[in-house]
Amino acid sequence: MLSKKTTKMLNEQVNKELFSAYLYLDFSNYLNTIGLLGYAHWYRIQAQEERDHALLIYDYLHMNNADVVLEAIAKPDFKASKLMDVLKEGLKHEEYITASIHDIYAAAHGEKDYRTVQFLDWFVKEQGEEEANAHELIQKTETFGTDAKGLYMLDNELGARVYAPPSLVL
Ligand code: OFO
Repeated sequence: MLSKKTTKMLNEQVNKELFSAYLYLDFSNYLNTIGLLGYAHWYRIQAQEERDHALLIYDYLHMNNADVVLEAIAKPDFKASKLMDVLKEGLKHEEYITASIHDIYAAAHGEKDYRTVQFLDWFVKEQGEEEANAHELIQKTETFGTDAKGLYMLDNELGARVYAPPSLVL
């Protein structure tokens, strides 16, 4: 049985993952308006992944007969004036989510809730990958995206991203 504290933290994480999806959809929206359709596509897929993360936690709570409380999703209020603003905000957001996952991990570990610890192992690894992806996006854009031709090619490359459902099976 999950503790009240862990249940609350996991519920908050559902909300944070859904907010991440909403934030990335907002990034995609902005990138569409400036004609970077490949970057927009990349973040649209990222939004789908975040929604999947929320659903995994939602399912985990139900599997453990814990209460699920769906709170309001905040409005993304980030304002970008150029591509790099989006990429840097994306990295910052992933770091924030990593810290949040680590907090739940530590709480579950402290309570000897090893089932939740094991469940969260996947998320810890996933966050490592997502931070690495966000870094790579910044680096590639800084290195190759400084002229129109390079940016065009990068945008095309990102436009080829294919949605892959999470590898975690409950
Ligand atoms: Fe939910 O994976 Fe990053 O934030």
